[in-house]
Amino acid sequence: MSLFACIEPVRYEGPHTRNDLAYRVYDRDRLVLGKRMEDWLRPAVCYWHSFNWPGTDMFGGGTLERPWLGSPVTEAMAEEKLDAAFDFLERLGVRYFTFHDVDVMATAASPRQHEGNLRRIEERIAAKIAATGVKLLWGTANLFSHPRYAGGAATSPDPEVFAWAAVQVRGCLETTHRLGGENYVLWGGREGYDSLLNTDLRGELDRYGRFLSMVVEHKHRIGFKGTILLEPKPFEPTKHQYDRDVAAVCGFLQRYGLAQEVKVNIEVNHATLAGLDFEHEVAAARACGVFGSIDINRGDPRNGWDTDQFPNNAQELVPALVQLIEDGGFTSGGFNFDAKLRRQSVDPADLYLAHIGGIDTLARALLAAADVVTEGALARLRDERYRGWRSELGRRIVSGELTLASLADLAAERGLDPAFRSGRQELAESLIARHCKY
Ligand code: XLS
Ligand code: NI
Ligand code: NI
Repeated sequence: MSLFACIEPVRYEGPHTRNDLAYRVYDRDRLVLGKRMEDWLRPAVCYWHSFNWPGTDMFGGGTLERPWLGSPVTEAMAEEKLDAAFDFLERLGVRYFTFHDVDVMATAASPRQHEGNLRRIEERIAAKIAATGVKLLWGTANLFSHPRYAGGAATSPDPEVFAWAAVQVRGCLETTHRLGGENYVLWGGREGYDSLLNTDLRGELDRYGRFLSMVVEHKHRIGFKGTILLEPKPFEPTKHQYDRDVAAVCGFLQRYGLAQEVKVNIEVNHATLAGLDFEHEVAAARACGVFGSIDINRGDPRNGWDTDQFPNNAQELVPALVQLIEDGGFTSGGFNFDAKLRRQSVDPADLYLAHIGGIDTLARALLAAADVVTEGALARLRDERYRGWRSELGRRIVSGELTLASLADLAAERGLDPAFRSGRQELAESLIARHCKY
């Protein structure tokens, strides 16, 4: 019996159940604004934190029972891990998973061996997918753990490292494609610098742009229809990461002619680390037309690093969920739980409890956001605030008909004296709060 076969499949039992291992709010078939809850949220379990992390930190070794982990990882260990992962996914009742190449495969020493090992486990994963109906939200290549990537992958000072990154990304992109993955993610954890004194910033950015163009070209060559996603993060492990936030990624994509090809995977706590609100990142991505997917987690307000905790505050998530609903929901994206247990959560049941709590939190936020949208008061408040732009003056400015000079003359002639009007911020905040009742 696998480690995670310790519980009965998790079901929706409603808000009054006394069972901790049940969903209280997440009822996957419940219709919310005409769409099933599961189709709004598309929750995914990530391989790396859930099955590939033994509970180590900078000061201490593994605390969690993960018998399939070790160094090097053999084929048999990778298969045992896969069995446990799918056991967990099925019992949790979650439709999607995500992985890095090295999370799923046996350790490889050479490019050829890397390709072979990934192909072998891919066949096993394909069989699991076929047998269970679980799907792949996205795959990604780990271009940050191996010591060769200490100075970056696409931004490495060494072209041989860049070439190794090409091996991994070609392999993982093709595997993701064959497994029916709906997106492919690139997180440039070491695409940045620790010191500018030894860094050719311009050259690194150009080569990063080159790498991404090669990835996009390959995607089209193999006919992968999923979305390529870049995941912003401001720092950690590097002091500065080039993809620091959505705005920086948008500028980068535009500069290298990739804005039509690549979207973003926004992570909640990466936004926090960048000094931004999660909903700001969602809004920025919508504004630039690059909204793709979300890594859901949270940080700790008193820790300045990526603590990757499971979300448990629904109200905090409502503004972003309102935007998601206004956008019509995800297309190929979903909510990937890029979240991990605390080191003392050593029981197999803890991994279930963590995900159940996180998914119920998302469901609560979704229901509250749907009420906000249905009530319409927030949209009306915004609409009213900007109504001046629907006036004759507003239209003439936006259409380009007026120059700076003709507009200034017009203002002077009319003696404009705009009245200041309330921004209604407190009301807007209350509109969110009053719907958080689930
Ligand atoms: C790390 C990132 C990573 C990506 C996948 O902070 O969130 O987990 O999501 O490489
Ligand atoms: Ni992430
Ligand atoms: Ni992260």
